[in-house]
Amino acid sequence: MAAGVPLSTRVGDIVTRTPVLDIHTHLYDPGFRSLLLRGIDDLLVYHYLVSESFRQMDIPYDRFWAASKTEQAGYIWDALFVKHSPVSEACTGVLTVLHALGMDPRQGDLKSLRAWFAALPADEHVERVMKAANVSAVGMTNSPFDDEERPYWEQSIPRDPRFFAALRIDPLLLSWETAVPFLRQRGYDLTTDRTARNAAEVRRFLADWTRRIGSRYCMVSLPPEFRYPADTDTNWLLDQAVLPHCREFNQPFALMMGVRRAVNPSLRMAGDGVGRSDLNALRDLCSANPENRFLATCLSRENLHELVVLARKFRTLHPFGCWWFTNTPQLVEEITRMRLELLGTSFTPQHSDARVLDQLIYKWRHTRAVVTKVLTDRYQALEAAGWSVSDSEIQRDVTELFGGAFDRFREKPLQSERPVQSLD
Ligand code: HDL
Ligand code: ZN
Repeated sequence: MAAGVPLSTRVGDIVTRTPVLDIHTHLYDPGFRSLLLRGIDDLLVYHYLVSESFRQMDIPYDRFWAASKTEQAGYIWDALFVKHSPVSEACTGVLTVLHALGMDPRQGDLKSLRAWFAALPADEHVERVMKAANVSAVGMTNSPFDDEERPYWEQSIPRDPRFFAALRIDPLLLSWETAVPFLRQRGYDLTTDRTARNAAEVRRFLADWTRRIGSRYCMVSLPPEFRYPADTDTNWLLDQAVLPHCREFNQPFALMMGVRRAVNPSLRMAGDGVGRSDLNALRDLCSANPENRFLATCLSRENLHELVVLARKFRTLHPFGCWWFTNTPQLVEEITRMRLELLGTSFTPQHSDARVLDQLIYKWRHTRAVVTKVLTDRYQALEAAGWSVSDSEIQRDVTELFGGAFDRFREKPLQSERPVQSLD
């Protein structure tokens, strides 16, 4: 970069042109056909917008849910974009997407936007969005318990290697009583008793699915009430099956902590809320399982400083993302600044959590703007201390933050973390 170019420009150029590995989304490889959501109606009926639109509409829940997706999108567009300025992050995101794809919703109506997307074949749509978002690969969320998804894995569909699998096991860990009959129906001979034999059958299930889908890590979302240690089925499964499985397959285990499901069931997927977790559980998970590696994110803003401090204590803990209700420009800045200032670059600042293909564009454009701002501030602090950073050092740091640190954490097992024997 030519001398005299402002630091913010140097950082912004590198952040913009560095592809990012999106480690957690709800997107699907185009081979999963209708499971890959895309286009204006899916953008508008995103559950973030559903909850926001009900605040501006008097329509009864049932009438909304009885409407078609097109009608629901119309309700949401009218409530959040016509009758009010779309200033929320999720609303602005829709406009960032349309603008990036060359559409001006002020000039047309939803019908013309629909026609534009309808004319775009899925494969071409994927190429266009991943290029516009500069996303190199996408982590999916793959649940053997999902009746819509499972049949695709049971046949061998052509796979796009840019969409990698992650094994999601919430029903196993959080609904053991119903998971057991599900597993028995699929040839796993077990009962709900906490026996070594049953644990072995759970591990066989985990191994079978890890191999079938080629998952890079296992993950679970946990309620605020999660405690560890505790005398629960969840913890017995963690200790006897899931964590040994992750060690055997040399994979990290991802915990997404603090989601309170179905706070308002009438909102369906939009009805989940947040609660503060007790991160002593994460502390004790790391302490008791020194040979496991943990990815972690928290839904409560109040937990995120504690998570960073814990990560300073355990190199086997890798904080990631500004999850869901914390994925707003203000909180992404606060959280990323906190993490850089306490961890350097040994974390993963963001995952998109995208459910609709096109969302990759806004979730990453909005995140890149914040990462540029925060990194520039840190490099300016270095310059004030007499340390100038080169473009190649900025590139190295951004590559780390955009998936490099995650891949290093995921792939290389740490040496045994058993306490070093005292020498005296
Ligand atoms: O549990 C999760 O992985 C969450 O991300 C939920 O899917 C949530 O509905 C969501 O989409 N958050 O962004
Ligand atoms: Zn998610």
